[in-house]
Amino acid sequence: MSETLTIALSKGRIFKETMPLLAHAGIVPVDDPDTSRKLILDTNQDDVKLVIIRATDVPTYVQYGAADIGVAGKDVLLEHGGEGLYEPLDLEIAKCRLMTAGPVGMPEPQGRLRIATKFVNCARRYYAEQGKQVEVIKLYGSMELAPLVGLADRIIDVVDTGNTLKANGLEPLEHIADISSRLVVNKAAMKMKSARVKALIAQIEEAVKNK
Ligand code: PRT
Ligand code: MG
Repeated sequence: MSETLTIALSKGRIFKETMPLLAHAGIVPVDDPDTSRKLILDTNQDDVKLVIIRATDVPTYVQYGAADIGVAGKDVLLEHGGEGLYEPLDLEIAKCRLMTAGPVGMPEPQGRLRIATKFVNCARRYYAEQGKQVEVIKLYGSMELAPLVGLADRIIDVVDTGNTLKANGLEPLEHIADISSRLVVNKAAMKMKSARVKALIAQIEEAVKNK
């Protein structure tokens, strides 16, 4: 088996929590992405490479086969839509909740709600299911600021401890989805590199179970 395997990961919590799982499958990066400026990291296995990209770009790289495998939050996958991807494994890492939030004690305003979020597809889907007319405003970060400056009535974001909301006078309101990171696999790679990919999935699955 000389075919190469490219795995897409984001820096930060996903990278840190994925490393022990990959190590169980015998894959250990040669460089630390926090200190290296390389975007393609070699591993102890000649034919396995890690590409380090933004969390929201992972499904795109895997969808188009630029990476065979990736690790992405379910929030990111829900927003992407999952086209071209298999999602064979819940890694049970980087857990959080996708929630709506708003200023503490503020009743729902009359009329059309304004929602600020980077999860615009999730937001439209969620409020359509609720039968509510909303205006969705796309932001790329610091969603918590939007209600404080009158940009929006509500935000949709992932929440872990809730401390960030609290520090900004916001409270979590509706629970949209439980989130954890998932292994995603390019559909063609699953066929073309079947033995290799399935063995890797099985080893990672064992590591998840034994955690
Ligand atoms: O940072 P970048 O813009 O590159 O992308 P990203 O923020 O999507 O990446 P990263 O590494 O921050 O998060 C990757 C994944 O981790 C997300 O897609 C989620 O699936 C998962 N995850 C788990 C979280 C959190 N917990 C989390 N708490 N992602 C983000 N947060 C942020 C949240 O947006 C808010 O700003 O942390 C803040 C809230 O935390 P608490 O503990 O104060 O509630
Ligand atoms: Mg971040």
